[in-house]
Amino acid sequence: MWNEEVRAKLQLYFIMGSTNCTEDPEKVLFQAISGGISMFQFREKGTDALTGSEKKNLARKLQQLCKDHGIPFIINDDIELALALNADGVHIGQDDEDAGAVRKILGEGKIVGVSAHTLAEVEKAIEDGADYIGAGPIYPTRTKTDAKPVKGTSLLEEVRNCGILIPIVGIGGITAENARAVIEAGADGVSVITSISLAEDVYKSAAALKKSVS
Ligand code: TZP
Ligand code: MG
Repeated sequence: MWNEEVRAKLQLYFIMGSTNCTEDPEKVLFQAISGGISMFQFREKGTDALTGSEKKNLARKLQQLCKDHGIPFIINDDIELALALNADGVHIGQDDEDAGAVRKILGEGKIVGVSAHTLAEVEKAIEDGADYIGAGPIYPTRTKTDAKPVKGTSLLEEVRNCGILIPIVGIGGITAENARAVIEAGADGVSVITSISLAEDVYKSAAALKKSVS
């Protein structure tokens, strides 16, 4: 049986690192939480990304905010950091270790998410024991420079048409205007970076996204 708690938490999954904001990341996350995000991923990547103790200190602060508001705190890629902070889970890509290996290291009760771009990658992630899939990029994005080709909602439809029920979140270029189509294609939620992190009004943007996926 799939973890229905995880499925519910995917509804509005905000992803952010310091390089995705122009404002103080803690302030951005607080406003996003107020606007109604349901899960958070700390993704500290790209040029100028923090490393070492700076990365860890920011992660700790964001984790505390999540804890205070009952939001699961997931870390992108960095298993060592996830262990050190006892994070709620880890999200990995196709170039990282497989979900089974990650779960073994993290221990039971943690959430393991995997990015997938094809049906075969979804099936492999399920075999490896992933809790959820991040499928995309759905729409054009400027946030991930090495993103795979845009898929629209076709992968979501393909996966659901095969009767695959794993919790799935769409990613890539998602806004309040196009989020509904992602849900209608079969996703349980949407994950977004810049349409929240760089919004003029973070609270309002998160609230608008929440409304379109509810
Ligand atoms: N993986 C596929 S697209 C993407 C990632 C991490 C970036 C999504 O960022 P945005 O700003 O929501 O398009
Ligand atoms: Mg990775």
